[in-house]
Amino acid sequence: MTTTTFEAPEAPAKPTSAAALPPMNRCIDMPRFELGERLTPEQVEFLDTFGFIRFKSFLPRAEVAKLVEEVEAIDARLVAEGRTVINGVPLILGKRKDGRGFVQRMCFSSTFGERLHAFLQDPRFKAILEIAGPGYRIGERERDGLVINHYRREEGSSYKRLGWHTDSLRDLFYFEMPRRYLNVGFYLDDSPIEKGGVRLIPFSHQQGLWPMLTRKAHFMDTDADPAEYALVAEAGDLTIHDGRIWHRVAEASATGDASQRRVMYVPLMEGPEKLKDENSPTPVYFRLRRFARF
Ligand SMILES: O=C(O)CCC(=O)C(=O)O
Ligand SMILES: [Fe+2]
Repeated sequence: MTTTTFEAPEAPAKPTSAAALPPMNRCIDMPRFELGERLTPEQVEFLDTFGFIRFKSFLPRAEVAKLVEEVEAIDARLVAEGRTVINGVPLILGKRKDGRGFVQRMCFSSTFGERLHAFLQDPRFKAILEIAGPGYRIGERERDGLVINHYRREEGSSYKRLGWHTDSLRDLFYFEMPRRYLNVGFYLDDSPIEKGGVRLIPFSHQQGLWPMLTRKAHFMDTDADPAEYALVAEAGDLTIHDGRIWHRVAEASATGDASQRRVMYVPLMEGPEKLKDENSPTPVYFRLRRFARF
């Protein structure tokens, strides 16, 4: 007797309802902000009020393409070297259709590439450091360094979405009180609504500690929220969200190349410098994440 095994098919794309902008996008009208040497009072107020902001065209597409080229070279190098961890922080790895591996969450990226390192020296980051608070710096070798998330919806992908969370929860794992922490994202790909992308609950950064911890099941809950706002962006845009705001990354309704979404997160740090190196241990936070498979 022969037995046949069936591979579970990929969930079919749901293009219609999943690709529609949430109602909150009709309530919040984000101007086409641009970042200069300083945030304007209007920009500061927008960020403080809603908990997030987007700046158009921080870099032109030609410059983004140069960064992408370097990111792809670093990706190929890390895969060729069989790296699974950098400075104690695990990489998230996926497989392409042809079986080649690729990195879906890269960390300390700017320590592997001159262009990424140079990108972080852009004087406009000073404007963001200024509003982050006194004593903030870009920590290329601290925490996770420059993180590059690479989402794809297809077989072999290990990173298609991310459940509801607040970034500040990590502070507790590092035995620090959650503080006003700004998460600065830079888009390497266009991120229209078909790619899913970041969903935020406006104003939720103004909550107290208890709702910050308990409003949803951290990382486990991936359901749409009626109050969520979808942050759509184009390659070259820069976004900031408050670390205390509830957010998730929605899965793309598109699949394959059309679902590819790559975003870099700039490491803003304050307080004593704790540089990491190859001997740094894996933080408990990542052990838990791996255990819970999110
Ligand atoms: O990939 C994104 O755009 C957001 C990811 C995120 O929220 C996180 O890694 O904490
Ligand atoms: Fe986050």
